[in-house]
Amino acid sequence: METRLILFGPPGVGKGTQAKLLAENFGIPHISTGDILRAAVTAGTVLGMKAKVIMDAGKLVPDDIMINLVRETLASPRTTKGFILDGFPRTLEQAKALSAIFKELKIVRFHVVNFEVDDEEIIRRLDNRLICPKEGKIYNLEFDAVNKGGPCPSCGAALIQRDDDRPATVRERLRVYHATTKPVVEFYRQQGVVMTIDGTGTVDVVNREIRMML
Ligand code: G5P
Ligand code: MG
Repeated sequence: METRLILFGPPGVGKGTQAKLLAENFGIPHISTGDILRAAVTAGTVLGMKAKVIMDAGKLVPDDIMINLVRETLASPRTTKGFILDGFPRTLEQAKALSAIFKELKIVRFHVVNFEVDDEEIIRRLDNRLICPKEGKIYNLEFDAVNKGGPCPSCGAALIQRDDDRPATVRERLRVYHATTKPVVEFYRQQGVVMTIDGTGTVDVVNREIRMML
């Protein structure tokens, strides 16, 4: 049976970390709109140049751009066995467009995994996050044996902090989340597809909890 998940929650809650694990658990692709945009930034495309300014300010990239991007990605044959959508939808407009895309693709069954962690812990996690610029692996200074500028344990590339993990940008991302994104969960509550997960445990505990609920 196909597994189709939408990982929903504030910045830094662990969506990317769990998406990577669940993608391995279920053998389905991880589709992160943030990763797609960061790849466009690295490649220096027109989209990347436009997105970089918005991302560094902690704002949202316009809906029409994001919707077209996700429509294209979900139409690809690699998603026929399911997918994990991470970071989309983030506005009511995007959620409604996703419903239309699902209808086009005859997708009926899916779950929204709604992660909850308080803002204080989010700020702490993002302050301590490092990523691999090559493979996108996610680490944390508090519980992984890594250093800023030090080697990625998996591929050896020098680990970096994301540009949007600066404190002022994190505060703005959280503000945008509470004002614009969080209300979208109601749209899905009305459809009875939301599973709420306490994201405060360890990565393994949270992963087990999600798989049990599924
Ligand atoms: P992104 O890239 O989608 P955000 O802000 O939604 O960015 P982010 O920051 O990537 O989310 P995350 O994926 O939820 O956070 O968290 P993570 O990276 O897995 O984990 C964060 C830290 O916590 C890591 O250090 C990790 O090790 C640790 N951690 C993870 N899980 C656990 C756990 O269970 N326990 C503990 N103790 N620690 C844990 O979007 C970026 C920008 O792109 C644009 C926007 O500008 C956005 O700001 N964008 C869009 N714009 C419009 N519409 C869209 N749909 C857009 N999508 C992206
Ligand atoms: Mg992420």
